[in-house]
Amino acid sequence: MSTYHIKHLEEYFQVYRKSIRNPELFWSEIAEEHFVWRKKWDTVLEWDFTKPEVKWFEGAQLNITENCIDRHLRVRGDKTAILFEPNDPSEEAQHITYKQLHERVCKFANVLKEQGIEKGDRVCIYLPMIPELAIAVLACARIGAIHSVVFAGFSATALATRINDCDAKMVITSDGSYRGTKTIDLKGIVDEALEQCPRVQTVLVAKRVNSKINMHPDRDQWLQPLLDNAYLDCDPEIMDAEDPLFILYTSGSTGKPKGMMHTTGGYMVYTAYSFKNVFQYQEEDVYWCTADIGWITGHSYIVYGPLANGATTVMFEGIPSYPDFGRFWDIVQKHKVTQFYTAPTAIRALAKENLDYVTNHDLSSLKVLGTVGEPINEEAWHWYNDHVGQKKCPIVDTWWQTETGGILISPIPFATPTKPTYATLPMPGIQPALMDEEGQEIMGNQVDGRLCIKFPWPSMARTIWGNHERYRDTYFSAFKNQYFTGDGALRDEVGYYRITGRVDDVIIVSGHNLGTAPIEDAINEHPAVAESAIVGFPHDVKGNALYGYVILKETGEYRDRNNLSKEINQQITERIGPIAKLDKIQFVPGLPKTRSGKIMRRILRKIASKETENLGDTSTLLNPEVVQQIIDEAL
Ligand code: 6R9
Repeated sequence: MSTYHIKHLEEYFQVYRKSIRNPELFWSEIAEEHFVWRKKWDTVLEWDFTKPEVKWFEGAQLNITENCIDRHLRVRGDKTAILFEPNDPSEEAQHITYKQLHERVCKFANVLKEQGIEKGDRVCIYLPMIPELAIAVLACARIGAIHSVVFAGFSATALATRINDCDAKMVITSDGSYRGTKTIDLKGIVDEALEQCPRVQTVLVAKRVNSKINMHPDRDQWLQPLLDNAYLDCDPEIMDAEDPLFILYTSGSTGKPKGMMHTTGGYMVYTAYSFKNVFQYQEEDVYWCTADIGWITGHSYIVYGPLANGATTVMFEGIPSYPDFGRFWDIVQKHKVTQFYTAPTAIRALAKENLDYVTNHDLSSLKVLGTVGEPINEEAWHWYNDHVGQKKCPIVDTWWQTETGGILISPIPFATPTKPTYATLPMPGIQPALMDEEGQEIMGNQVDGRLCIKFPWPSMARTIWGNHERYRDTYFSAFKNQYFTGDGALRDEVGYYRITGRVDDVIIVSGHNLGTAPIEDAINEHPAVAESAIVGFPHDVKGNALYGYVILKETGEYRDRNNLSKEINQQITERIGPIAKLDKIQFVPGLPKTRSGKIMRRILRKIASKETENLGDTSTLLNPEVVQQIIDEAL
């Protein structure tokens, strides 16, 4: 039996049972056999979910870049590590070999050191999907600096909040970015953000679009000349297994984003192991995940997981619709992609277009298809299966979170029979539980409840940066001795899991988690707005779209509601980013509230989804009369 690489269903069950019976033995065998450690651990696992505290491989020392790069040099130094496909299809793709990656990461790491970055310092990376992004991430890891990548679609305000929250000393950005036909002035956004970030000392600027930008004389430096002059050798910093590797922000139920902190040893072991199995990765494969490295999917399954396995990982700078809706399939054909991993929202958007965009391409290289980010609806699943996979490629519907670091529930292709809309079975080492509202675990099959995990796994986040109490309150207080995911799920008659969606104030729009609170905060800052509430409603491409209920102040200045709606969306774009814009804005006289003053979002959600027949009990409301008025004027 191979513990590391599962190839059929019987083997999965055997491995799973072993992983549950003795998790420490299970993970220590994998860690021992498949990674390079400078020093072995003293204890495999120490944990206490009440504190909460989780430590994997305490006492061990390593550097994750040695595992992702150096150890491959002898066996596959000339193999492509990163295959960069530019936004513009007429610009040539770049094949960066493991040797070249080593050189570029070492040089970049030396630049960071020369600029005063030391182990434990936070470095904010705000870059488009160009090779420098992956290289900057790895260069931080090389010297033990903690990277905090901020998705380059976030606004200046959102960027500033994230820079200040983790007290980053340096920002790495580019002069601009390409997205389809658009050029975005990233450096301008950074300049605006940094007006609110007095503690940032240095900005390194990669050249991508050759635009004219302002360089702040004491602060900004072009990256390339520094790299040209940097030393080629950079010994990896020796890290403890539990030293922080990175911070990545995710939305929560308050306005402040949560900086999820991941550590080194366990994260490496879990992302590498899950990558190998979920994608059935083989040495000659060309693997492509279409996510952005600004999200956890990019961290774990574009950079760390694939590189730890010596894989070729594609990085795509552009968008699925440029120059036309066949771009994804063009890239699959051109680079003979074997595993393709994307989001349901992308699948739905492409499924709306002419099927010729797909059928015009040779997709016969594909072996495994993946989805992530939100529940995949049945129609999208079948379209993906029939037309992209031509019924030959298992679809891995992978459920996981920024907090979990790696995939927790997913089929193992060619082992687990798939079932549309089901993420199916837990990965080895993962012990899911469904809980009822009273806090009891629901046993047996054909049940649904709140999804929790009852035992630690190596890649779980260890804390929220600077706020351990919030970490405990958010994830470990709803259910005793359980990690609470915030998702609802059902378990079918054979024990397969289907994720039904968030049960908290997070709405997933086009696969992006958006907290209602930060959006409401942004709206409420508009001078005409008194109060607002945001809910999600079904949307055929985005999965969910946002519906905003807005109460105006008693002011005569803002009579033009269309203009006002535009201004509100403009405000959201500035504060958060265009992904958080509202599809519908309804101006209302009041919001349904409980006696304790909580907005009854349940009712607002039903109105937005046009399900007003059965609103449930409204008698406990402080102001039941407002409900009918909102229904009458609903959009
Ligand atoms: C990896 C990632 C996490 C939330 C998660 C859940 C939703 C992710 C899913 C899925 C149904 C899937 N989610 N994968 N829902 N099926 N296969 O997306 O992380 O951005 O933190 O989002 O996304 O609601 O709780 P993150």
